[in-house]
Amino acid sequence: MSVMVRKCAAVAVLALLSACGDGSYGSPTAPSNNTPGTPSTPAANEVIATTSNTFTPSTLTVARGTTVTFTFQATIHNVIFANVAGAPANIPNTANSGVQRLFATAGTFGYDCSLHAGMTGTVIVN
Ligand SMILES: [Cu+2]
Repeated sequence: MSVMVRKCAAVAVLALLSACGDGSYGSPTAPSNNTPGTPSTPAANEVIATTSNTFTPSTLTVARGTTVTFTFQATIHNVIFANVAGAPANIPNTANSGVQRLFATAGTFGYDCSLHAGMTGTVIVN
């Protein structure tokens, strides 16, 4: 009788172990690439280019909802926006690229490149 109980207990322990040991430790799911949703209406697209350590045009006036593409040539620049509500995210150091920013909020958004003194610009959003 006591042998029988021990056997059952051993089986129960094995069953518990095997239940846990299925090898799946919650394998991490791939992070979803949360790309910003495209606006329902196609937004106008303006370009600010970096040439000779200047932003061209240095002042750009756009309608709200405009996407602006900052184009960077071989020289590394960045775009650091003044701390104004509604300003888009800064653009870290980059070269040979185009980076888009959506201007969804009306206002005046000054920015500069922290790498080059006097390299400044403004986007005015109406
Ligand atoms: Cu620069």
